[in-house]
Amino acid sequence: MKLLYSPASPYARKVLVLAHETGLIDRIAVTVAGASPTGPSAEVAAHNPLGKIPALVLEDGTALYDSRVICEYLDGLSSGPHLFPEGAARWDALTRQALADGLLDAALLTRYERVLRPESQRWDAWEAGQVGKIRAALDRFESLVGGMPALDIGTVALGCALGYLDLRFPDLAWREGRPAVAAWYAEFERRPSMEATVPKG
Ligand code: GSH
Repeated sequence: MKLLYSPASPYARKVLVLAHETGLIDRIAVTVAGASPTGPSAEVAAHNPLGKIPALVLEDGTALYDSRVICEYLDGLSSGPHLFPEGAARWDALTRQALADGLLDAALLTRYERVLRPESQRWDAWEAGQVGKIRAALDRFESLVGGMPALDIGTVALGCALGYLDLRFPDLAWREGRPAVAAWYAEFERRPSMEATVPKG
């Protein structure tokens, strides 16, 4: 299997963390691929018409995307740990994944606004709206982390989201006023799967 990814992508990191945790990492060949809303990569677009990474290309050429689909696919291949629980715990895990991914969606939109949009066309209220979503998601996690399991797809998504904020948004100082999430992340980021996938770029 070939994973089109970027070392800075938090969504691709979710896939890699899950692959480490399930013991599937050696079955995945990673290929660095560019992805930008203003300059899509032909290689990525050939597999994912949305031009987004991550995309997982299977042996028969089938492409899977996005990170949620890829993670669930890999989890289904795992003969070891599973990060998508069954029963009621499943909906809790998937909802936390959606919250962390939604935080990331707002962070990516903010990042594109800051680095891609010409300065004369920037709209402060729009960026403030996205940052408001990031802060609201973090505040919700502050009340959720105490009840979270040690590891599931929701915790992986949260860990990757916080790693991305550290990489791209030190100005948000997300730890301030959120001691529970900060303490949770200080421990979670020491997992070997997280240490092996620290974002760069
Ligand atoms: N919902 C998607 C997922 O979970 O995989 C989001 C993927 C995504 O937005 N990836 C970014 C990207 O490819 C890189 S971190 N951006 C290029 C674009 O928006 O055109």
